[in-house]
Amino acid sequence: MKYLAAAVFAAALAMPAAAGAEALVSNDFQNYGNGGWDGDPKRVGTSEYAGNVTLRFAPQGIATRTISTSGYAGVTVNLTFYALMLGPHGQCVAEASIDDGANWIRILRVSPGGDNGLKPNFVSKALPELDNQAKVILRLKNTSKDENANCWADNIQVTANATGGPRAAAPAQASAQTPAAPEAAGTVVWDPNEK
Ligand SMILES: [Ca+2]
Repeated sequence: MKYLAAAVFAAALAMPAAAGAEALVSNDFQNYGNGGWDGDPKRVGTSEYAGNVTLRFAPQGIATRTISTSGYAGVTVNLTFYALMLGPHGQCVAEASIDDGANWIRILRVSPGGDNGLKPNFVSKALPELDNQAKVILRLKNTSKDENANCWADNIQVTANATGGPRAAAPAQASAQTPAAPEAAGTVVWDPNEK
């Protein structure tokens, strides 16, 4: 029993380190949680439309989430913004910083014209600048000051490949004859726009 519990625990530890891409961030907001994004609750919170839950940004709403990509390469960010009534200058912005906010790397900006509400603005972007960083700040915001402006973020995924840093040991096998599984190649990314 003790061995079984230990094996299950080891398997749970090993699971995220499986071959291929891992999701360092995966938010669909369907549980009405903020998914680890910190923001002023008066301006940032979940919102539901036709069964889909998103993270809504009222005017001037900002949320951040800090992650580590230490030991990972091939960092790719996927996210969708929906936008409405941004006004003449408002934008929905997704960006990242590796220097504590001194500089911001653009992930996605939605400007007026992309703000018809139901149209998803989707990006899947490889960002090698974010590889192997102890601290990556991800930031989402609605820059509009128009009182009716809204940005909704959804399906946020940050995927990456472990580069051979420390990994959890595989559970002990009864037989040592099991050959090693071949490494899966490439990065599998869920694309909601996939035909
Ligand atoms: Ca959702």
